[in-house]
Amino acid sequence: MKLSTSLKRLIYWELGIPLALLSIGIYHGLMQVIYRAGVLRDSSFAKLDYYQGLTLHGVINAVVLTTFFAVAFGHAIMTFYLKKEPNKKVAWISFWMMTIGTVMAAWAMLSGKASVLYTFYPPLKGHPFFYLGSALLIVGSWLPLFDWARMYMRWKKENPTTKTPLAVLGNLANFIIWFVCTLAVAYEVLVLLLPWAMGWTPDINVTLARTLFWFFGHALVYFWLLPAYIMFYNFLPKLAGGKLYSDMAGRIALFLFLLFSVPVGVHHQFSDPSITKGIKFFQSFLTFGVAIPSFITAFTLAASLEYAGRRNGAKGLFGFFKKLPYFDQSRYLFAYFICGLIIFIFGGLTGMVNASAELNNTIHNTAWLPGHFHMTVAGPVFLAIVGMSLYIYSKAAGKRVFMPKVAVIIPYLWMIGILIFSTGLSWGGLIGEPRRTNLGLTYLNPEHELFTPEWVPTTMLGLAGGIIMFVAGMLFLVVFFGTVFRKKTEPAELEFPVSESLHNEKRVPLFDSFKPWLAAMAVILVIAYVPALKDAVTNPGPKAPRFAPESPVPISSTTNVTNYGTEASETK
Ligand code: HEM
Ligand SMILES: [Cu+2]
Repeated sequence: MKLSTSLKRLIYWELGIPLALLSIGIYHGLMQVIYRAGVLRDSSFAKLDYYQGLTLHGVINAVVLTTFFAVAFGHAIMTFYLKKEPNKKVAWISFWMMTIGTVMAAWAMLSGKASVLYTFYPPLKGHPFFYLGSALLIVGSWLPLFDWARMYMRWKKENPTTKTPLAVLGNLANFIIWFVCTLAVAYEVLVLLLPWAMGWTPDINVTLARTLFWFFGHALVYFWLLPAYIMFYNFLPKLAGGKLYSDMAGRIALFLFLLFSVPVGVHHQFSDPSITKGIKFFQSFLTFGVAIPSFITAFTLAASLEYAGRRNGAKGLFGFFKKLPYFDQSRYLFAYFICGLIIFIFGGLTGMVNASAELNNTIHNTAWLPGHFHMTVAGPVFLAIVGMSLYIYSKAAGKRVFMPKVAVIIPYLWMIGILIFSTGLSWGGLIGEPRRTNLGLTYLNPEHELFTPEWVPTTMLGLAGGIIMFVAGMLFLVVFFGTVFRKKTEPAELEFPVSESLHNEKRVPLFDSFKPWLAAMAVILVIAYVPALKDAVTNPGPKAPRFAPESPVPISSTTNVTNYGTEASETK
């Protein structure tokens, strides 16, 4: 369908800005593996410090790119399936809030005033603009949901007995999860961190801040993932040459995410002493609940691919694997999706280890963690985002993809890179290699007394895989921006490779209405989080003063009454 000029521009900017920033994000990924392998034995390179780079890397790749993309993709999905454009005024206000917020946070990070990593745990303190900018980015991304809800309700009124398109349902579920979980982080930022960063309050309840952060932080990973799921259910079967095995399975999986994605954040706090064991156990148990929608998805997609392969002439039990369009340039999205899914198998398996409270003790804060989550967020999520950005742009702008042969190879290169990279990091993690550490200064520096030779092979694998990922990432940017600078040669239309469903399943009201699911979501949230927040408020230990990223000594404050604070003023 044709898009209005205003909506088209909006979508281009929302795809283009984070992809331009990605050059900085991926550059720092490369730098991290170089430092960590001990090739560089310094605290900074080109005036950018390790932790400053790590903050830029996490924030740009995992927060800015994913949020901008989700909003742009949401606009495209709602417009395409409901055949109406969203309210442009709301959409542009949301765009400007997100963009101004990103610029503020980028300034704070680039000037070295907010090297607090993307989790910004207190007592590390960043510049107030970092927190304000993040809050603006988040609140800006809320606005479209209210407008989409209005569009959806009007559509429902006009089509009371038609099944809600699966993609629309997924997009709404995703932004409902996002809205609910970001309420907690907005509270953390605006009520706890910002006044404290401004120096208005002397100290902070670290456990409460962490609990509010992870209320948001785990659901964040589903906010990353659901746009990719929408693509896997709706577009992958068609790209493979087949049909979606079950549309109902997709609905059930998406609704289950409403239940299981938020009330599990405490699984990131297994080592936080203030939270009691019972809550940790309960949330660990709920975490395994996420395996249900994941397996539903895995089986449904596998069945859809098998159907496609057989239609393409495959024989035997697994013959269908050989009959899929892996290198078809006209269907390059298939390559981005299938590579993402292969990587995700390992991401899911390593995630089960993290979720088990006992096993978590072994890998907590080791390189295993980045080994795991690069196979989720930098795997299926990243590949779906970049592939789809290219697809939407080239279709809506009517431009042919620049270097189409390279475009179809990139995901394979990325997959090879990431499997090597994550093998190195996971193996390293199992033998104690820490994450968030500039290893080149000490453990990977043969001249240092802490030199640890066991970590040479693991960090070398990380380096090798990281270089391959870097090359693939840069090639993608060449393909994307090369396409942007091409001339229009095709009809410019928003288009998606929509899959039919294989069976004609009848509409079941329970799986076509948000109300019961939202009610269940509220109940589980209260059961899971009231006790956790109660622990965080009543049993947090001493409150912490402010620390700047570059010094282990707290920043003294005139009104500071904690013992840390007095120590600090004594050292002055
Ligand atoms: C060239 C590609 C990439 C390389 C070589 C790379 C490398 C790394 C390394 C080595 C770390 C761990 C550093 C440490 O803990 O000391 C890391 C952290 C991280 N990476 Fe990547 N990465 C790449 C791409 C990505 C992408 C595409 C995403 C997300 C879409 C991503 C998200 C993250 C996040 C969220 C962290 C955690 C930051 C933190 O601990 O605060 N990375 N990356
Ligand atoms: Cu989690």
